[in-house]
Amino acid sequence: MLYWDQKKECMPREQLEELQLKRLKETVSRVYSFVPAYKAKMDENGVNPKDIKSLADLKFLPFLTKQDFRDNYPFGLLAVPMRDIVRIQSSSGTTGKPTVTGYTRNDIENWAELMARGLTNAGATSDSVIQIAWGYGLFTGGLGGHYGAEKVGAAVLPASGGNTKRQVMLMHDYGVTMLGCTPSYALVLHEEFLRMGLERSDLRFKSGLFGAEPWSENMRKEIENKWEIDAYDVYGMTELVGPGVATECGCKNGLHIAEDHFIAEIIDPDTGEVLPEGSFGELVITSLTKEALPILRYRTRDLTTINREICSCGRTHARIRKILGRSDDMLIIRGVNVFPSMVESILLQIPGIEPQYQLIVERKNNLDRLEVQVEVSEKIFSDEVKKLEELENTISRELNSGLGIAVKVRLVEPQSITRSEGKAKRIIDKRTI
Ligand code: DLL
Repeated sequence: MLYWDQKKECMPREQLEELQLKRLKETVSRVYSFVPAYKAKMDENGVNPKDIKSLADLKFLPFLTKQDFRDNYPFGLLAVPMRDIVRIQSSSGTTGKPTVTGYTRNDIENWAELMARGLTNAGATSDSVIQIAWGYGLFTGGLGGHYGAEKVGAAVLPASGGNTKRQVMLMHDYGVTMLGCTPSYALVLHEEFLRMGLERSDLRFKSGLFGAEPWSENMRKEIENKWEIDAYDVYGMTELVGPGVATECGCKNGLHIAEDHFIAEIIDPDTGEVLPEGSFGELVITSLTKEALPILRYRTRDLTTINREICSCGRTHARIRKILGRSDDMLIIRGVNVFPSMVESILLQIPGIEPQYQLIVERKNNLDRLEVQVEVSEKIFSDEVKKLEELENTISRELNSGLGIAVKVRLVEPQSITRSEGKAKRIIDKRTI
């Protein structure tokens, strides 16, 4: 079992919690002194840094939300002067202004450390050749993966996203052993690999670290079987630091939150109440070491559960279950909650279809309707119509029983769903068009 830093990752709980409390107190004091917007929130809630005496007191702190980032755009949440900032990254800002974050030199160092842990968990060593195919730029995926891979001492290929043919050529010619990208792009790369007619035995490719979008357990199997590799999950977001907040170990049974750098809670997204151990709800994250932009109780809108049992890998850090989706991406179809990852999980159990799908949502007579478009394999597509109808019926049946609602299914030609070089677009919402 490989660890990047066994002492930190397997720290006894008691010691870990002591460290968390010490760092929490420091963070709260610093935020209170240097971030007027958050101080105002604390004052409003009648809570003072001195009130944080134990980890359980975390619940007295007010939440931080995306709206706070908007209200304080671009730099209002920074706790250090610009002279101490060495990097700025931001989200794509598809829904309004981008979310901006900053890093001090120490923040960059810690971020690299988090990613070094994740990459090591996924099998990286100094002998690895790691291709980073998350986008480089303001998006955190590329540079986050890059710094982590360099820290491990691997040879890094800063490929960034896109130019798929060249990516496959690099994998083949440069003996790439590990890949970092979105799970959906891992499949796009595989399609290109097949098109190029290369031999699998000519690749040294062994494992991949995938993240930046939800992907089901069945999608993992799909990627692992197609590429013949081990596929691991990495979670993070711009506001929290970027990728590396939680990463999977060899057990592939949940993602270890780097608890020496973050505290995780699960809340009821409607009431904000902290939920008991093992409950499903919204992930809330508090940072413990971030200097430039400390985060106190940030509402991620990502839905999961936390498991605090010690993992069989020996790591003591709590695990989150694979993210089901963002609360923003939850569709409510005739009263039933549906996430794209649930649809994905069901689809990928059915033979003959490709792992390419889209959910089209429409509103008719005040009722939301869901159509699932699924690509079929070349072989099935050239089959007789009757067989296609049978497949369509099977998919409808499986989705109906799996989701508990009637869904319209439409089989579409191979390669007709737009491929993404980054985060896949799973939902086409015609309700707002
Ligand atoms: O996606 C950071 C990242 C880069 C993570 C590379 C992992 C790998 P944002 O663009 O700010 O940051 O998007 C963050 O993406 O709130 C989740 O909804 C989703 N997300 C990220 N990782 C995962 C994952 C990066 N492993 C948002 N599983 C988050 C499910 C994920 N969803």
